[in-house]
Order: sequence, then C-alpha cells, then structure tokens
Amino acid sequence: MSNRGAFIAIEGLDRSGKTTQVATLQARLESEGIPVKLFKFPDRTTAIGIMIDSYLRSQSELDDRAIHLLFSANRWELAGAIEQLLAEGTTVVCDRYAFSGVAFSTAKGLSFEWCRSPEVSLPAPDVTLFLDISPEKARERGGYGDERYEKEEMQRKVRDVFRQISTEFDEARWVTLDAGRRREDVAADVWNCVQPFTSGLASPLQRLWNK
Ligand code: DGP
Repeated sequence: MSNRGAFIAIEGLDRSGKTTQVATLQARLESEGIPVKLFKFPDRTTAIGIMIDSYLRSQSELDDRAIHLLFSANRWELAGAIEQLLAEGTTVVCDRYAFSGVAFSTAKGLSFEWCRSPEVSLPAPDVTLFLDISPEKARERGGYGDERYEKEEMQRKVRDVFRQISTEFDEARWVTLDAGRRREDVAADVWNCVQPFTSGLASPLQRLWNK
C-alpha cells in the first residue's frame, strides 16, 4: 500500500513571516513534484469563516466562548477534506491550526483545558513548526495590523501559551524556529524539518491531542 501524505502545521505569532514561509514551502514542495494542498485557518470563505472574519475586523461582537467554538468548527468543517487528501497521498500544509485556537483564546483568559476540548480528535499534524519571534523584533518589522488581537500585549500572552503547548509535544512533533532571522535562513530550517516527510508516511494519521 502506498504512503499517506504528511500533515504539516505552521503556527506563528503575528509579524513572524508565517505567510511568506508557508508560500515558500508550498512552492518548494511543488517544485519537487510533491502533491501539496494548502489550508489556511481561519478559512474565511465558508459560512462560519465569514462570521469569524467579521469578528476579527471588529465588525461584530461575540462572546469569547462562542467565537472560540466557531474557530474550532471552522477546522472541523474542513477536517474531512484534510483526511481525504492525506489518504490520497497529498501532503497537507496548514497555515495555523488548533494550536492557534488554544493559544489565542487562552491568552484572552479562558481556561487552557476548556479551549482544548473542542480541538480533541481533530487530525493531528505529523509535525508542527512554530515560528517564534520576540515582541521587540516584531515591532522592528513594522506595526501590527488593525485586526483584533494584533496588539503587543496580546501577542506576548499568546507567545506564552504557545510555549506551554510546546512542552506537551515531543521534539519530533513540535519544532520551534527562531523567526527573527533572515527569511532565507528560516526557510532553510523549515525545509530541513519538512523534507524527511516528503515521501509520506506509512503510519496512521493520529488525533489531537496526541503527544
Ligand atoms: P491570520 O489570518 O493568520 O492573520 O489569523 C487571523 C487572526 O485570528 C490572528 O490574529 C490569529 C487569530 N486566530 C487564528 N486562529 C484562531 C483560533 O482558532 N482562535 C482564536 N481565538 N484566534 C485565532
């Protein structure tokens, strides 16, 4: 039986260069002839995603728990498509995933355990790359955007929760990269982490919250 595709999640703080790194990784995989599909969470194109988009732009208000569940539902509504692609041998790259859900909502003051609950049983990434950047370095790169959460104090808290999450996974499944460096150097590290997965995996897909 042929290998399934690898499931790669890229997480990162705002201003970490995550979008550029995801695009670079996708291009590299394609140039190597590896079938790849990119998902970006939140996916603002679905009915649920439109509600999330409106909330992030501060065009609507929602209870903290209600928006948390919408973010999670947005992942669940696409989980089946992700599983299907992986089973067909396609590598799936996610720009943000369940860990952002836990990090941002916990940073707002909700309990870590409560935030994690709706993410349990989602397909687990085979590896998560966390693009870490200090708030000082992020500031040097120019201001944050206008969306909700794009504030330095919030980013500090989010970073702390990401650090907490990282301690729950072994080094093979969670890799923290210093994203404050030159983008070429970060891209080289991203590739080094992803390259071993490019021939796919024979092992079954795991479920969150699997260490
Ligand atoms: P992005 O499109 O990558 O800039 O992400 C949009 C914003 O939403 C960003 O500030 C991070 C935040 N975010 C992403 N996923 C989640 C989530 O699941 N829950 C919460 N509360 N925030 C999230």
